[in-house]
Amino acid sequence: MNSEDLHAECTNHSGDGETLTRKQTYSALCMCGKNPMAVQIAAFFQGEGIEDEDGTITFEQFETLYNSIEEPTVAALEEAFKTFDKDDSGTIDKEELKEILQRRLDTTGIETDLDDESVDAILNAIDTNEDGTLSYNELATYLNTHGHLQAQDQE
Ligand SMILES: [Ca+2]
Repeated sequence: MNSEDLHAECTNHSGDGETLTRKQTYSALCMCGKNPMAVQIAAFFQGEGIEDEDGTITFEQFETLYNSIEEPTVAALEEAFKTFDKDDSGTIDKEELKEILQRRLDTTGIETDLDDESVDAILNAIDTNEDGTLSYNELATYLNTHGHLQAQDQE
């Protein structure tokens, strides 16, 4: 994604149109096709000298963070998918997705609940056949479309 697209995504998630909280940063990164570890976000905020949990970063800082997060490989994605698809149904449903996102959020130490709206936004963006669940192919296609899977493992 180029700067313009990144900033557009920031604007979508920002409360004030200029900055992002950790939670907003997390959502925005997901929407930009990244698969961030909550600890990566927390570490970045700390590195920028933002210790306060209510602290925010600018869109420029977001771009730096975005570029610092490595893109997942297909193998890593498959592994993650299997872990999250608890009932082995071949799809990730909304509850499973929420749990994934919430667990990652929890590791930041920020005591906050992910709202349904954020989960829905992420789900809807990936769920191309609109059946309310995410198949591996939908997830992979989404990431491919956004250019965030490394090419070497693709068929
Ligand atoms: Ca689906």
